[in-house]
Amino acid sequence: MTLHRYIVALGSNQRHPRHGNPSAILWAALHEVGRRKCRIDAVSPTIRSRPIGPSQRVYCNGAALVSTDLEPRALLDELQAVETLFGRRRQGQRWRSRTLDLDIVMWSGGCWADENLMIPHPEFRKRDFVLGPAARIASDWRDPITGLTVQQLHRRLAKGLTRSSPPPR
Ligand code: PH2
Ligand code: MG
Ligand code: MG
Repeated sequence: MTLHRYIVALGSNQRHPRHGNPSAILWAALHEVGRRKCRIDAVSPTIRSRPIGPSQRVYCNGAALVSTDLEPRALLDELQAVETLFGRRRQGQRWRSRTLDLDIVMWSGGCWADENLMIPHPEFRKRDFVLGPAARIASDWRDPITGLTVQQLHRRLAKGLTRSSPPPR
């Protein structure tokens, strides 16, 4: 059995009746992921971020480093089961408000693509709310597509962002 390592991005912009605010949801969700054949090796500080897309609510975002025997497809199944456990609904509008979003960003195996899943996450290089937290726990991970580290990608994006997108109030 091979131990794989993953960067998982965490997001929430909706309260949960039992777990409370988005930040508490992310921590509770990580605890749940840690009970499903996954070891949580590191967790970034969480940040508040301006929503991208149709939802108006501010997000809480973070990132975690996960080690597991699970291959990407099997890990995705577990992450989606945790999203469902936290009340995530999949029908309806794309990018609607969500209690929990768990995205695989990168893994130790390089690239992966099937009909449901692409690794590296196709959008992560453009998302400060992914690269910022990821740079805190996996700054030296290298993107197999661009050859740049997470820290380099984050710096590159931050330079382009300074004028256009101030942090949320
Ligand atoms: N997730 C989205 C869409 N927009 N915006 C922020 N700030 N944070 C997110 O996690 C996020 C988003 C779809 O997954
Ligand atoms: Mg997402
Ligand atoms: Mg997702």
